[in-house]
Amino acid sequence: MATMTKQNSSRSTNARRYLIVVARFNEMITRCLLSGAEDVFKEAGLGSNLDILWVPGCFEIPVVAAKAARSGKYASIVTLGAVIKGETPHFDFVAGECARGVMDVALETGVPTIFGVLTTNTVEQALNRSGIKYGNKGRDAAAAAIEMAATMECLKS
Ligand code: INI
Repeated sequence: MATMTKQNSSRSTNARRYLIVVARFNEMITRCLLSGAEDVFKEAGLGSNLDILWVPGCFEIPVVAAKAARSGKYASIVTLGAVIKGETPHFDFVAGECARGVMDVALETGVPTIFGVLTTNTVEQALNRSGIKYGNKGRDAAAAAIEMAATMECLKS
């Protein structure tokens, strides 16, 4: 879990809602990421403050995250997906545009928008990072979202 400073962990993070935007492409993996992320929100007592939206693939994540961020409803947004390298350059377009789009949402709206998208060469590498061997990127992304919501709250006054 990401480290919270004393300063920002003392602020309330319960006031607003959190959103997870999760891609259905490579669903076997993204369901594991989602489950890890949900566990972290529940452990933080934020399970009832959580909304989840599914999109077809990672390419569709930024447009949904952008609309949600502009709604003013969310303290932070977690994006989850798995882009796995194939034989064509499609991977580079999907992964690159998703990453750029997610960063644009965060910078343009000021709503922390966390990049919990795996970009791997193989399915095995993706599985290992979604709870099998090397932790769960969904958990890490949810922890980052909670920490960033508190950090942004500190910057408000
Ligand atoms: N979407 C993913 O989330 N991961 C992938 O690995 C992937 N590949 O490899 O093609 C992928 N493609 C679909 C893309 O995100 C869009 O849904 C599609 O192009 C329609 O816009």
